[in-house]
Amino acid sequence: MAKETSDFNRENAADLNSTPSASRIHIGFFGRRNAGKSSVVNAVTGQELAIVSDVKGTTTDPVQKAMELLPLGPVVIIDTPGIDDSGQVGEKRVEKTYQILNKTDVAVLVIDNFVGPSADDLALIEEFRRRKIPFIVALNKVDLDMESLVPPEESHSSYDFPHLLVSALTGQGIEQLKQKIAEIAKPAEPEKKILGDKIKKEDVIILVTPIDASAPKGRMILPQVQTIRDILDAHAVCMVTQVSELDRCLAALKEPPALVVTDSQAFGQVKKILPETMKLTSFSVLFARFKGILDTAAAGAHFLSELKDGDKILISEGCTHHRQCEDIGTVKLPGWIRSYTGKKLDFDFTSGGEFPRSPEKLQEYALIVHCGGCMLNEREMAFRMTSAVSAGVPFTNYGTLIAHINGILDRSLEIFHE
Ligand SMILES: Nc1nc2c(ncn2[C@@H]2O[C@H](COP(=O)(O)OP(=O)(O)OP(=O)(O)O)[C@@H](O)[C@H]2O)c(=O)[nH]1
Ligand code: SF4
Ligand SMILES: [Mg+2]
Repeated sequence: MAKETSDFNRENAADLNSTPSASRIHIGFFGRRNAGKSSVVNAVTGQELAIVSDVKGTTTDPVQKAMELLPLGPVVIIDTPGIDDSGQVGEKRVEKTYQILNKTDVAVLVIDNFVGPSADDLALIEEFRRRKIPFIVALNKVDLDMESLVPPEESHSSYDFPHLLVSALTGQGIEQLKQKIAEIAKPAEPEKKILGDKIKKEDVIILVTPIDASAPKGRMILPQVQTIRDILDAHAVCMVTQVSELDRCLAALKEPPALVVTDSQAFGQVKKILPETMKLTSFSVLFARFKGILDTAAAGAHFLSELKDGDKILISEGCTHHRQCEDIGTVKLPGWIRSYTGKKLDFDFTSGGEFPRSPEKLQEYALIVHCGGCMLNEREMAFRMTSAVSAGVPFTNYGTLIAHINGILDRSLEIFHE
């Protein structure tokens, strides 16, 4: 598994026949260098995914892989560098490992039973507890003879954290570890709908999907595919069109559509074509709701009018590949925000797993504008939003902000208020 996180995401986004990465349970394996994290990952998955060696710091970057893990189902397995790495490069690795925590739904802390828990391990357990991440500690290398090495009072029976004895080498306890992971993974909530809970069987929904440079050749982008599936699941009818054919679509219908969903970038054109009375929203607004951030994003968008000269805005993208988002975040949005507010504003940008962790850093910003986060799981979006909100910084997303700038945010939200 020699691929970087973001490479994997691109790969996975391209595979539209499998569960999207963002909808899978993310299982992170953490621990000190040489604890056997990569070995445990290999044992749990039954595959040679991660490189194992007795050199400390073999895993230098978080690596992740989507797979089916029984008895859990579709998951993403993440192996991480050691949390005890030091020096300039080492600290950067530790920072990356902590970023992985933002999207971890279930954590496995691997501790070398021969060495016992260190202060780093205990700090990580504290962090799991603080962030309410369900976790299990795997005391690894139990094949080694411990009798003469660990005094009884320090043995694992006195540990106050949930743990299992395992050996990645012999396979002892690995099956139990898999069972435990499945048991503590967040119980499946009733499946969330993108739109299905807001439409009726007899409804016709029009989706406006511009085919431009950002649309992958021969395919549709993931949020559009997911929305189509959601509408079909509700047994409603879905028409998909480009802006130029929207007129014809409307004319072909005997009754007006129950709703028109557009790509945010086409808001301006679509608004001109549709009668005022027709319901209109965007994919981004639908996905802001799907990710549980819509109310905060709408409030954050309204904050635009309170910006002052000299304010700094953070624009954050969830992946490092901009195929779907192109230059929206880096070029278009700053331009639109400047011309809408008429203020002299500064912009900072982050992408991929990067997102400021400390409240002090977040408070440097007057507003945070996040992308739709189609590659991020719900936990990570929630983490980013709550970090901003608890630091007192308004938080919004591209589509919600663009709807606001186009003067149609309230109209876009109407379907959720009924
Ligand atoms: N005896 C024994 N050795 C193990 C076991 N698990 C891992 N090891 C050995 O411990 C060493 C480190 O294993 P890795 O899986 O590379 O450890 P890691 O935690 O991923 O290490 P870094 O990537 O360097 O942070 C290797 O020499 C493994 O063969 C085990 O269950 N028993
Ligand atoms: S919405 Fe965010 S996560 Fe999705 S492709 Fe664009 S930048 Fe990447
Ligand atoms: Mg490793």
